[in-house]
Amino acid sequence: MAVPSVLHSSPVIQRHPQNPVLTQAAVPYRSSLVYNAGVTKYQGRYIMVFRNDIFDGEGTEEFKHVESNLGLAFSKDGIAWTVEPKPCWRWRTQEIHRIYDPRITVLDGRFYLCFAVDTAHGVRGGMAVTDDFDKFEVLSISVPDNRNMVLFPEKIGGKYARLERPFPVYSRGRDRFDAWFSDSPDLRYWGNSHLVLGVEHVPFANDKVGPAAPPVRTAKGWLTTFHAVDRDDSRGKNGWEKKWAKRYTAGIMLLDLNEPWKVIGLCPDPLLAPEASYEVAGGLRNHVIFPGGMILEDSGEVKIYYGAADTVECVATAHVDDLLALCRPVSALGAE
Ligand code: BMA
Repeated sequence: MAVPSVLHSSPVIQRHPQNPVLTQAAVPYRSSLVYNAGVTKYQGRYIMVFRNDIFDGEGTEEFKHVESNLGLAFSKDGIAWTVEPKPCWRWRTQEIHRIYDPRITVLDGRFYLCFAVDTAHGVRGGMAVTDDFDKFEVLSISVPDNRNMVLFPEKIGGKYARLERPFPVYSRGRDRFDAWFSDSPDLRYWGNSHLVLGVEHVPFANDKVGPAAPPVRTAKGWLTTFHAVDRDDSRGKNGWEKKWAKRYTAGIMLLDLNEPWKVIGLCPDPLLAPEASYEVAGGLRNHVIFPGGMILEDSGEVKIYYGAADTVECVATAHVDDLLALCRPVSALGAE
């Protein structure tokens, strides 16, 4: 199905006037781009772990990746951020090339990080735990190819639970990647996998859909964002590269509280589509919205943090009741 060439954001969501809330200019060490952050709020303080990419030849078609590491920032209000003096995690060996796109989940008072791992043998999904964002204990790294893992903030049916996006290129002949669920007794061994959301379920996707920020519990279900990608090969230069044919939007859905692989509500339109200047121009890859953090405040306000144009970090807000109302009831989407 063709995805409309023009997509709009939902009227219920507002971009923060101070966007982008974090750029490379705020980073006190070498940085070209900061984006795709995980964000959480713990004991009244906001914590962000962001992807820091370093390039030579920034902004030109000859740009060359030098390094990626994870940076750490804190905030009192979730809007004004102070970046710590050094990256909190850089993992590079002969086998592991870089880690990126972190998501943070607080579970039983500990910080769990899910992240993508580029290796010499494919892209893997990593999970680690930390108490101080200084020492990280790696709990599991999936087989290739998998990424965009997000951990639920509590056990479900006695098991840890995650969403993930494997990418089975060989069996499907092209990009066509969907969101999945797995659970684990110990955060190391993962199984009981179920399809959650397929590309065909999302009217504004034709290429891939995947988990975005860790889900948030509401009385009606697990409220969660996802990223949706449509590809149009007639698109040309739209960033640093010669060609960038994809557009990334954010969607929103509701998952069953006890069987979270079941989608019980889905918004058929994008929650956030690239429209603001920092989303559509001047970036490494324009027209990319990639959410990684979602915080439900006591007031009912939801803050959704997202990377824009693979270049900067932004936040948008909506009321939780409005987000829930967007999720139209659906049944048996991913039924096997
Ligand atoms: C995905 C990931 C994200 C990135 C997006 C758009 O495949 O690499 O980190 O934001 O592409 O480039």
